[in-house]
Amino acid sequence: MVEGLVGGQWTPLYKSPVMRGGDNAIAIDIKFPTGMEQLRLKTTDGGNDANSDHATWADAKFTE
Ligand SMILES: [Ca+2]
Repeated sequence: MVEGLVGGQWTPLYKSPVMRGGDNAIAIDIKFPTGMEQLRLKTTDGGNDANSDHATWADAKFTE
């Protein structure tokens, strides 16, 4: 999940589907809201505990 801090509140900006080993990477493109102060890249357990879970935020970058 990608969240942005806007006006003192963490707001979800994007939530991916649950992904499993062997899934292809997905590209995401997010337009940040005006006034966003911070960005948080958050990985959850997908609803079935965090045993052996891992995530890679590959090639993350900011563009104009
Ligand atoms: Ca999990």
